[in-house]
Amino acid sequence: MRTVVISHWDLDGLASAAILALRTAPVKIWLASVTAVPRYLRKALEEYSPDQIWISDLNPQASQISDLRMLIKQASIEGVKIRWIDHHEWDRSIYDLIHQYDETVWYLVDPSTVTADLVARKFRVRDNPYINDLVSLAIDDDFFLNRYDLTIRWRRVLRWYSWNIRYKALNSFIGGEISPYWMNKLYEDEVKNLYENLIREALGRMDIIEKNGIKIIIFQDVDPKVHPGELTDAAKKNGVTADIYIVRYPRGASLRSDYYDVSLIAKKLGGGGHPYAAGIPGKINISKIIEMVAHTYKQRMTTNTIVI
Ligand SMILES: [Mn+2]
Repeated sequence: MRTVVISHWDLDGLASAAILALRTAPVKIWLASVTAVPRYLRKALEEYSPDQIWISDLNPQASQISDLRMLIKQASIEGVKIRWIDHHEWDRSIYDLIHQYDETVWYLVDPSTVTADLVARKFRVRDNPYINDLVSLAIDDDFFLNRYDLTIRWRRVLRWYSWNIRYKALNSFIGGEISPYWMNKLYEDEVKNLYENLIREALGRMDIIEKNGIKIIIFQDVDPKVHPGELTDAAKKNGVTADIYIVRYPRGASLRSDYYDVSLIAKKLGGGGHPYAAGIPGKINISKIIEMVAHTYKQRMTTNTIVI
């Protein structure tokens, strides 16, 4: 069975890819961001003539549906099985597409846990102590529990460097090393202090606005190395809270809230994610996001009033 794996590059994606690697012995593993999925799917079909392609921890983008349709059709013609496993919310249009290709695409989407957990259960290796450690790390990172110092180290190192370090991390995970010496050394020597400086710097430049009774904190032009959860957490620890947090990167933005479903807005702007932590890829129009935030939650309050 020739297998290709395409997985997200964060801790959950790496843990998922490592479990898939240990169970399926793939001929190729790619780490990717959500928008790169069609590109790697095409590469897998054209260059690796696989029997199956596993995609993990990457939600199909509604904005890329025509590319996806073409590629799934190609896989169907070539008899390639696509096995897609994820814990992000998928757009309705994606299900409509996939349901036309029942023979080709098998999928499992469950937002109640992390993808690594779903992969481990699928392959019935959830009881394996090492796999359990990988899944625990993924849960700690993805649900932003931050119980382990190791989670914070990995998260920062993975964002600080580029693809070569992410693949090196994957190789360590596949090799049974969850806390390799090289990563800890890199973190202490090159990442820790500079990362904490970036957080402090971003906190110093935040804007606080209020619109329609909704308090919004905007972190402008944040270095992509800074994790949006860590940044909002740092603000809260400094006693600065808001209803909605917007972290704006050179390309894309992260929306976060402790109680509002920000994925509603992210979806309308071509992104997605989780209810309290969602992202929008590409060029960002910040005033449009603010408009939508004010509009969406105002509307929701009105609806509630009518219902009550
Ligand atoms: Mn992920």
